[in-house]
Amino acid sequence: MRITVLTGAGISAESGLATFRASDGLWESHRITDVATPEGFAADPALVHRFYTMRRANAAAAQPNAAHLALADLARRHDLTLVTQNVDDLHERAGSPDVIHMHGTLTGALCAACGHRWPAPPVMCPGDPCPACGRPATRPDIVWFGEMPYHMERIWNALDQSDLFAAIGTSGNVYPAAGFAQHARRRGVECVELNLDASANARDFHHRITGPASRTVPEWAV
Ligand code: BV8
Repeated sequence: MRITVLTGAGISAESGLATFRASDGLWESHRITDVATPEGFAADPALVHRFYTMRRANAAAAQPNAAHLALADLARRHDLTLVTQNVDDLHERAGSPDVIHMHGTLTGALCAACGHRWPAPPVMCPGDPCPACGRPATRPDIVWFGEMPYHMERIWNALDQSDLFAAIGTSGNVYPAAGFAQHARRRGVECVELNLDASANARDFHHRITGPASRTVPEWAV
């Protein structure tokens, strides 16, 4: 069976990583517009680098939970395309072989001038030179609001060719990810949502499994 799974911050919540929604739109006590937009980075790159340095350290200290492990096991038994909105590497560390990070990764650095990518150092500062072109245009390799998510063509194709689409731990507030269920459903794909509570796009799913991902995902992914 061909399955496409989309995960959000909720799958990493039981690993101790903050979700966007739980903090009432404040993220680790920062306003989204200040830390997750190109305008915010232009206005205060040091603040944004500090925000991602802190999240990079939190992610490195976290461990994958049973939900991440269950998805890694699912990939060994089915044709699974795993798409995540998350920028942590817990899916990889759980053993998932081919994770599509549509919003980028905490472990990546990007040169805004030449497009060069390299592994992010633990701490990044404004003006750090790009190792390829030398220009002081280093930024986190993260897709901010208003920027085009990565790998979209591959994701749309996977949704079109799937028998089943599952969204796990996402509030369904952020597009285009929040539109995946409607896209799939229109193509006759069975859609299921596994979440702690009803998402903003719950109506797009045929089925809903409510509860913490560390319990619901292993039970579902048999
Ligand atoms: C784009 C990187 C176009 C940063 C992120 C108006 C209408 C529609 C769309 C828009 C609009 N205005 C603007 C837009 C577009 C905008 C958008 O969607 N805005 C929203 C707010 C309305 N989208 C964009 O800008 C995207 N780009 O559209 O580009 C374009 C076209 C051409 C050319 C150029 C551009 C880019 C969006 C990407 C933004 N970056 N992340 C970072 O991570 O640091 S998004 C960010 O939000 C994270 O990725 C995070 O994943 C996401 C939050 O969503 P969730 O993952 O769902 O997390 P959340 O906390 O919200 O929910 C957690 C859920 O888990 C909850 O439901 C909770 O109940 C559940 N849960 C909690 N614990 C558990 C659990 N479930 C199970 N078990 C548990 N234990």
